[in-house]
Amino acid sequence: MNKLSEKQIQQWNTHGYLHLESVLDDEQVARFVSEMDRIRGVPGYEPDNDPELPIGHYKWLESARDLDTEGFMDRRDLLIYGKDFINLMDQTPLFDYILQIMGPNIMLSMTQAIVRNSSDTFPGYTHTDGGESLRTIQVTEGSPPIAMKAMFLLTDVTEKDSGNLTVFPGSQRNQIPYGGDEVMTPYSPGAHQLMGKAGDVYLFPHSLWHGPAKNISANARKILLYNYCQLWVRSYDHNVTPDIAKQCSPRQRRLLGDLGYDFRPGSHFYVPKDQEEVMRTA
Ligand SMILES: O=C(O)CCC(=O)C(=O)O
Repeated sequence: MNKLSEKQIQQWNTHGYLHLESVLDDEQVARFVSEMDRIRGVPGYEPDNDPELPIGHYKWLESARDLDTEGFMDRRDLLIYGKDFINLMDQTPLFDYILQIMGPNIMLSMTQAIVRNSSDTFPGYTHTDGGESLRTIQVTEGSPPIAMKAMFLLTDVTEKDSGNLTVFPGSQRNQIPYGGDEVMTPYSPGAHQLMGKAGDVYLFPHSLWHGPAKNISANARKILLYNYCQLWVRSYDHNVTPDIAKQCSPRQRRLLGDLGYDFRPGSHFYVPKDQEEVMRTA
C-alpha cells in the first residue's frame, strides 16, 4: 500500500490540505478533458436559477447551459457517464492515501465536474462543504475527517486569479469568522491561492474554508471533484443504476453503499465484517 510521508501528514494536520503532483498522467488528463467536453452536451444535473429550488440545489437539464467547451459548466453525478468516471473513485495510489487519512469505513459521497470560464464578473467565493452543520464540527489533530474531497486539476493553474482553489490554511480546526457582517472571500486576510499543473490533485477536508478565486486568465480552469465520507454519514449523490453497479468492482460497489445485504436499521453504523479487506483490495 502506498503511504503518505511524515512530512505530508504534518502538512495535512497543520494546514489542512495536501498538493499531490502528477496523479493523472497526460493521457488521462486528455481523456477527462474530452469527456467533460462531451458530457456538456448531454443531460445531467446542473445549477439553475429556478426559484422553486432550495439554495444550492441542482436541476436535471438537457445539457449544460453553455455549449462552448471553454464556457461555464458545473455537472454533478458523474458515474452515469462511464467507466473512466467510475474508476477514478479508487485509483492507485490516490485511494491508498485517502484510506490512510480516513480509515477503511468510508463511502464515495459526491462527484462533480466544474469548468470555471475566464470572466470579468465572477468574483470567486469562500465556503466550507457539508453546509451549516459540518462547519461547526472541528475534529482534533490526527483524527480522520468526517468528509474530505479530492480535486483533480485538468488544466494548468500557474498564475494567480486563474480560478485557483483558494484555501485558508489551518481553518479546518480554527474556523474563520462567518455569519456576521464580515463576508469572507478568496481575497480576505489568510487566503492562499494554490497553483498546480494538469494531473495534480489537492486533498482537503470539508471543514477547510476554500473556494475558487476569480478567473481573469485567458483560459478556462477545469476540475473534477470526488468526495468521500465516513460510512455513517452516507452519500449525497449517485443514482446507482444497475448499469453503473454492473461496471463496478466489489470495492467500488462498497464505496457506493452496497454493503452486500439489503439496507436495514443498523446498516452503515457497524460495518460488514469484510469492510477492511474489501477496501484494501484494488
Ligand atoms: O473551484 C471551484 O470551482 C469550486 C470548488 C469548490 O468550491 C469546492 O470544492 O467546494
